[in-house]
Amino acid sequence: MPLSTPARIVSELASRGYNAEREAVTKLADAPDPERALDRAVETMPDDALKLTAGHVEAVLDRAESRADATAGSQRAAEQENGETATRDPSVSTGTDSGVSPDAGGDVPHETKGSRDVDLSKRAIEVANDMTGNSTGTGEYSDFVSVFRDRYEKLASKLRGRVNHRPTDAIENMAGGSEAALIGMVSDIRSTASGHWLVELEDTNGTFPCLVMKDRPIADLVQQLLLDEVIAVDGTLADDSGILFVDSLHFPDVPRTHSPSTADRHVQAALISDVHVGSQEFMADAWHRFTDWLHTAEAEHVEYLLIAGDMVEGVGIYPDQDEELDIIDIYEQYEQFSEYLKEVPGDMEIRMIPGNHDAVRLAEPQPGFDEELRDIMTAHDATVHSNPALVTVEGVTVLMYHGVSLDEVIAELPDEEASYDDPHKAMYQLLKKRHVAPQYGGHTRLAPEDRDYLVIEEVPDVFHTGHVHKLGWGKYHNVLALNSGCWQAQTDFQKSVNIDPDAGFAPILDLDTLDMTVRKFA
Ligand code: D5M
Ligand code: FE
Ligand code: ZN
Repeated sequence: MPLSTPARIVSELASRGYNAEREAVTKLADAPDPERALDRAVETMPDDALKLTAGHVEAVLDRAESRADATAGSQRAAEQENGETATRDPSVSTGTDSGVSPDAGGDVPHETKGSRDVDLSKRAIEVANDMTGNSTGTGEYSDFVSVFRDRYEKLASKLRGRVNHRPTDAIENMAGGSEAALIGMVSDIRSTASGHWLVELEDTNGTFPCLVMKDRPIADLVQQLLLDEVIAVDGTLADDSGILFVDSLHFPDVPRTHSPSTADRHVQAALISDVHVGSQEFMADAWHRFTDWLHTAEAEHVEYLLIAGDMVEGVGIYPDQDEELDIIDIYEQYEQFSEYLKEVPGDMEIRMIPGNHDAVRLAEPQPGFDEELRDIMTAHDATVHSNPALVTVEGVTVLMYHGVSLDEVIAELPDEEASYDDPHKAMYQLLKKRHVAPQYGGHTRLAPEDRDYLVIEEVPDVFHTGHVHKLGWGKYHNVLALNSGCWQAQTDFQKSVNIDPDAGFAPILDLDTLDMTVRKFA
């Protein structure tokens, strides 16, 4: 098999147990005889080196070149005419153009980060809200009490400045007809016989019924409510103080004044999700095209790769899923995923979180993978965090969440607010509610911990989800919400329910401007 593309070179290297810098792969692909260059580079590599560097390749190519020059220089030029390099877009090989290459002797090949302009010292990544290894919940009743209490406290603190609220038991004792406000978790939503809405709110002291009249503009907001989210209302008490007539309703929300942070250099991140390796529908060709592109000069600023869950297809996730499996063993799926990760330039920083197809508990928050799975994926140094996790990349805070709750938000809310065609709008709802999975007890499973990791405490600059396999993005109060599509073609199930996935796209985010471009590889 001719090593005509970077992806082939990478898989050849991987099959021999090597990882490679992106620049090294580019140089090999551009060599007159990539196969020979690869063989020689591997042969001359120091025994303890795990990663083939651009320096190694340069040293090999320079040596070959000086020999060729001494013997049959003109012949080599003729060969090159027929080879890959002749047809290759010249911009791809800019790696050799910038004049850094004369370190010919091969004495200092190792840390020559060379011409690719990757300055690792500029990299900065921090992670918050990662609960991996900190799970304390045992599923006892008391755990549920503490996680809901924490949710209430955190979200109520966002609402306190906006209403002059009283606890439910104090409101019961206020004089009939007085103005009152309360902050509570939505414990019930019902329509009355006359078509008004009765919303029951619960705080740490009790519950209180609140009536939203059907002809008031705020009645539309009731359509946006989910059970268990925390809101504030104010209005007027009935004569017997037994019910509150609501005048206004407030969500914890993202302040409109939120001003996102940006990186202070031109650097980019690829934000993807739902790779589904192991599924018959995994789109290997699109993946190869994506990773090939990452090796080109056009992608030289793409230094980060974020993957928002569903790395593999998993086993036993849905009924009859095994009929569509390409790899039936979960560990083999991760081994294969790890092979695909090796195609990603070795110098890229990869951060990922699990999804509902991954081999961790289904209930959220989901911890990052255990040691055994991490070991399988060490080849590329990809780091896994919990779902959700807050990953700050060169100053830009990205809230990564797989997105299982989106199915529920889409099912429960009106189409204009949330639909599969506009998944980012469903994400706006989560930002507004400041919680990634507000509704408990439905489709989205929650594991109680000592605190509620699913609250969106800090406003992110970017909110990145997947799961629904649809591409969509937009800004909500200056927060970029992105659902990143998938790498899996339509499954039989999806066909049966008319889900038409957006597969093979890679959204590329400029971390210095927060502008996004989407590249299509399918
Ligand atoms: O989910 C991909 C999307 O498809 C997500 O919106 C859920 C939905 N989906 C896929 N298969 C099923 C089955 N069998 N039941 C219900 N919903 C499903 P993913 O997590 O990638 O499978
Ligand atoms: Fe998925
Ligand atoms: Zn999923």
